[in-house]
Amino acid sequence: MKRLVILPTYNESKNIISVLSAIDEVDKSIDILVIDDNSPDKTSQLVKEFAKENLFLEVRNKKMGLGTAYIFGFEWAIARNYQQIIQMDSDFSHDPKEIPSMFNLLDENDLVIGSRYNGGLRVINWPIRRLYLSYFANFYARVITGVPISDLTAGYRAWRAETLKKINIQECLSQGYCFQIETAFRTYQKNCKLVEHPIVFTDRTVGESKMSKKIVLETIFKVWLFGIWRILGTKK
Ligand SMILES: Nc1nc2c(ncn2[C@@H]2O[C@H](COP(=O)(O)OP(=O)(O)OP(=O)(O)O)[C@@H](O)[C@H]2O)c(=O)[nH]1
Ligand SMILES: [Mg+2]
Repeated sequence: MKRLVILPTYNESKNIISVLSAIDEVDKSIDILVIDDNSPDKTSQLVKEFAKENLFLEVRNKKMGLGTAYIFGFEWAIARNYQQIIQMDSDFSHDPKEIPSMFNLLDENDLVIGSRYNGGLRVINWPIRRLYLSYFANFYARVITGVPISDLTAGYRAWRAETLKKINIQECLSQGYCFQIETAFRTYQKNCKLVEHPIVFTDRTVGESKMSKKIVLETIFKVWLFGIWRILGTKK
């Protein structure tokens, strides 16, 4: 079984080495792909220095958004015949210790979502305002898209390569949180099996957030496009 973890980075020099080391501690043999958007803080240099056989680095010219970084990574993985792929943040919000359980759940499921909200709230260190925003965004997206998942914006996920092919991942239109909603929506539309795996999400302690008003506004408006596809029965 070929398995890959994808780590998108933009200015994560304060986190990337600890994240790579923590993944190593979980499983030394796991393949990792870092997709860096030419971070001015030289994140990619640190990745090169960490060099190990099963660590791959792709540097894009400039910051192009999280959605396109993931599409790039998924296509990279499919072209190299990886069968199972994990996407996760490089800021330690996602605990690498969950990697084995997430991969194992793919035996029975097409998409595993590392969820902060199923059966409770598991978020550490977020200001209450941020928690409300995320919780409300999830409620809003769930009602409009009809996807019965409590954490649709979650960025910690395990995919079967087959699922990514089925949803035509290269055609996804969104960035940021909306990318996570769109991929879950497309997966649900294809009658694939989605499961939520409870995780504890911890806010980054170092480095800067790339969350922006633009990302929030995109989510508010673009989710309606998926609602319209749902009403019209458009299969993507
Ligand atoms: N390659 C690439 N990675 C990105 C881009 N934007 C964000 N990332 C990475 O994607 C992951 C999630 O981004 P964050 O800035 O943590 O966004 P967030 O988790 O929504 O918000 P905070 O946790 O508040 O910072 C991190 O590993 C970032 O470095 C981008 O444009 N290109
Ligand atoms: Mg983050």
